[in-house]
Amino acid sequence: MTAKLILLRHGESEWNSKNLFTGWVDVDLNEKGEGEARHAADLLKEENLLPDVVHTSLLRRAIHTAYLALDGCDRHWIPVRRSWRLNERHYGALQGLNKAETKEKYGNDQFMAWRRSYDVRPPDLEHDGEYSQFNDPRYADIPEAERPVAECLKDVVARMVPYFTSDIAADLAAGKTVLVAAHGNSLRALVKHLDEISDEDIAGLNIPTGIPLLYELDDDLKPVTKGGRYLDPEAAAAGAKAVANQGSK
Ligand code: DG2
Repeated sequence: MTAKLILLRHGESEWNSKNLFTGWVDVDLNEKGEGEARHAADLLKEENLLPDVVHTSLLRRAIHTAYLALDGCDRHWIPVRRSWRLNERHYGALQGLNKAETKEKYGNDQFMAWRRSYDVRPPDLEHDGEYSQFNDPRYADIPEAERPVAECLKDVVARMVPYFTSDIAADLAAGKTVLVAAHGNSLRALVKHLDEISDEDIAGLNIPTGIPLLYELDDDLKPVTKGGRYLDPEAAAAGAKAVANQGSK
């Protein structure tokens, strides 16, 4: 039997539309993003893919997306599990900066290294910086020494995969259809793990907002089909291209 895992990046956020690095800053969906989340519900309903349990990050754009998507397919009542391990990568001192301006100021190589390299971290965010979450009570359980102040994708893989192999895997093994509502980079980390994508090749993978990506997994939790299947492949391809181009004005 195959297990069903549905990955959903949140709908467009207030800061996605302004082209700002967001990371752990807790911005909400904009109107378009709410519509995308509702449309995700329609796509799930069309295929009768009804989640039994949902895992989200601790950020409202993912939480809100999960709620709208589940409400739209009458699954608002299912168990919810949340973890900071599904949060977006912490974008460090880049949080709050405009992506196109950052590219112009530092050049494309540095911009791409910060944005898409596997192991180059952005500069650390000071604990008292305007967009710091260091003292946010929702992260009090993370020991201070481990609480992120800037992460590269490798860091996200290191903190996200243990959650996948424990909590998410347990739900999949129990035969549940699992929805994971998360973020561009936490989902890139998960896709990298599932599809065994190399550190180099993951740079070219972009996840669009608001379109469910279905993975059918075998007993070893390996994808039956590499890359899974977007429920709206055309919109997903256009959305991924738009994400890739976010450095342009
Ligand atoms: C975006 C991803 O995260 O940005 O933090 O700016 O998925 O939470 O909107 P999300 C951010 P890129 O890495 O694609 O620039």
